[in-house]
Amino acid sequence: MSYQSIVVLTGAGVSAESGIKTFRASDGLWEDHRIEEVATPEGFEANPELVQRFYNQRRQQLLSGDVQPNPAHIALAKLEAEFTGEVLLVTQNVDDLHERAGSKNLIHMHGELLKMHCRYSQQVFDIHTDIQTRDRCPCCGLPGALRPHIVWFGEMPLEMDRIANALDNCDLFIAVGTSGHVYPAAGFVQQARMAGAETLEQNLESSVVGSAFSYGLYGPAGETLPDFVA
Ligand code: BJW
Repeated sequence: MSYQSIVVLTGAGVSAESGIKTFRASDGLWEDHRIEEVATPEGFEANPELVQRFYNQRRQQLLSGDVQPNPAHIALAKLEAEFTGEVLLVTQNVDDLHERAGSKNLIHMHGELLKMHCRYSQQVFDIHTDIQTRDRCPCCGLPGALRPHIVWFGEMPLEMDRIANALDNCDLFIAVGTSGHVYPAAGFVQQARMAGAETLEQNLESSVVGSAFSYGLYGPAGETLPDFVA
């Protein structure tokens, strides 16, 4: 490859073949819960127990031996390890499958399922190592201060400055397994294009922002990504 700097954006489609449901499929995650109930700060204020229960269920699924990185995660880790330039992986996914596959230069722009943060200090805690009891926050000791380390609707995604800088300086932008419904991630393709990058969408089908990409590669990511990276 003649590129120097690649930014890869991943979405729920990358983890679909690992058994994690996508958000907007007909059998999607939101089926039993309205988005406003479980993925907004207002929903958390209204019913914190429901929201914690919802995220605990998803944590259990992620930690069950059934969910493992699939060939798409492994191909992206291989790309980072073998490419001579820089690869930044920006994921909207809150699971840890990219890390488990070996990706290192990784931003979780929508947060991480296995972390909590304090609503007052913003300090982030790893669920396994830092938190003995979920009732009280390790930093302030207040009950109810901990919340899922997840970017809900209306909240600012994480590390936006670093992402913007990488998009402004990349020569290839690849979006994999994301529907293009949620901003600001859905606008990254435009930002990369304005920086002069080539843009590739990889999905089962063209997404709602598919026409903004210079190239499309369509099929399951677990099949197309290993071929692309080989
Ligand atoms: C496969 C496959 C296989 C399946 N192989 N592919 C502009 C216009 C209108 C509204 C807004 C706007 N800008 C911002 C907003 C508001 C809002 C927003 O976008 N709303 C829209 C719904 C209209 N955005 C926000 O509130 C964000 N914050 C924000 O904008 O702050 C202000 C700001 C201003 C300026 C700069 C920066 C910031 C925050 C968004 C937070 C999103 N959070 C969620 C929930 C997390 C909670 C949780 O996980 O519990 O994150 S929403 C949900 O959608 C989740 C995902 O990360 C995100 C994206 O979904 P994704 O990954 O694309 O999944 P799907 O299911 O939609 O698509 C899967 C795709 O995979 C499909 O295309 C399939 O075809 C494909 N696929 N199998 C390959 N095997």
